[in-house]
Amino acid sequence: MGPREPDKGGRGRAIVVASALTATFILGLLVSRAPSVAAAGVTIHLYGRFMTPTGWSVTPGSESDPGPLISVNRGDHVTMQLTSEDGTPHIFWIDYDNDGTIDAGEPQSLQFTGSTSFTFDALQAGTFTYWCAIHKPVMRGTWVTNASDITPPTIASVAAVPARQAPGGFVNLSAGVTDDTAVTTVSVHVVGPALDVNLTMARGALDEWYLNRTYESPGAYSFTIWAGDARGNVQSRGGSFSIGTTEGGSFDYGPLLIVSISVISATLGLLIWVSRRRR
Ligand SMILES: [Cu+2]
Repeated sequence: MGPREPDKGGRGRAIVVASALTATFILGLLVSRAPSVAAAGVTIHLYGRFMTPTGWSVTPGSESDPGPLISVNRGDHVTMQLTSEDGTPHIFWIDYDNDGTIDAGEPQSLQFTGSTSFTFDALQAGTFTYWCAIHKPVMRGTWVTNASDITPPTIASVAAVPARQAPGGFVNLSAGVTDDTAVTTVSVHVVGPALDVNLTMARGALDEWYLNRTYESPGAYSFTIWAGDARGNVQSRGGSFSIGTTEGGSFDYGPLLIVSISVISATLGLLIWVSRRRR
């Protein structure tokens, strides 16, 4: 052992630790991106008046009828801050089913002559009319709740072919990935003997993504496929394969060996018994 040997080992360990930390960091990034698409808190300040100029506005003194188009995303937690600018009472209300009357479950404020606020979750996607319930059919506007993509891609199938391969041979990792909008990235994290890598998968036919490459070190390998959509929703699914040195594919010689030993032992025992009886 030369004096450099311990240093070499230390550097090797440092590289392993660095790789592990990098993998953890990338994994952390992928995981931490998932909740960022969750509902946002949205505050909308709306000014209203019945006396000229009649209508609604997001800035004081510039009301119009119809008022401004208001747009939020489904799942948003919406706070409406409402101010009456003409000293007359108003009630803000979104007519989800367009029947002209306030129904249970439709967002509505208390009656206000000064200022008020109320909150609701924009769970119903679509285009609606918002009103002042008191001054309808004036004091109206268009409300849009966008059907935002909050669901991650679906990884329907995962495969490693062949599941057992000789060192240096190709293993094709594949996954069927779909999304309600579009799958934008599919990567795979492969961990095996002396290997810990994040690799980009290529798009094959239609919804099929794959990574075909070789592995040198014999042993067990596990992999996790990560799929993301345009909104940053992420889904993962895992699998495994192995790299071995036997040519017999996945055949298990264990049970055959046990049976063989049993048969040989029994035969030997019988032979000994027979030979003793003859004496
Ligand atoms: Cu009003």
